[in-house]
Amino acid sequence: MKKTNLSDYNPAEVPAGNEYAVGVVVAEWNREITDALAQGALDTLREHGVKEENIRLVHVPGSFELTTGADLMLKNDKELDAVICIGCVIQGETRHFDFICEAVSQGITNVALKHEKPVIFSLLTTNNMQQALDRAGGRHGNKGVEGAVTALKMIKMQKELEN
Ligand code: DLZ
Repeated sequence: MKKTNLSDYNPAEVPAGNEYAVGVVVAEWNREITDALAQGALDTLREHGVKEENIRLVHVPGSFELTTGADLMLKNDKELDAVICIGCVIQGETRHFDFICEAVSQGITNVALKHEKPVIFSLLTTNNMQQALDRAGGRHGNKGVEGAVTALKMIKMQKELEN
């Protein structure tokens, strides 16, 4: 079965972001990867019209802290329409991987429901560094780009439902 490279999206289907404000929270662990994902997300937000002054970027130490970072951003900045959480967890020899992935996926869901805003899961959970590189601008696209596209689509959906 052919695997779809989801970063090959149709730009015409992405909502214009000129009226939107978006937070981006980036984990510093595996920074080579998370910087590439963040760059993809930021470039995509700008390409689709999000103004520089409406993009807020913060860093947290590791992926486990993404949930708290997103929560604090939404709590302290009521203008934000969505937050994109960017991290990379690579399978090691201990069960740390499982605990972090579980905490982040559940945590992001909880933050989104608490603030009633889209919180986007741009977390790579890979077996090794090569799989992460493949998804951070490599042969499987850039999951930060996909996170930005998802954020813009979700913001539009929310605004349509609330109007
Ligand atoms: C401790 C840890 C480990 C082992 N691996 C990763 C990882 O692959 N990716 C990541 O983003 N963070 C990792 N961390 C750090 C945790 O996310 C967290 O920052 C610490 O446990 C402190 O709460």
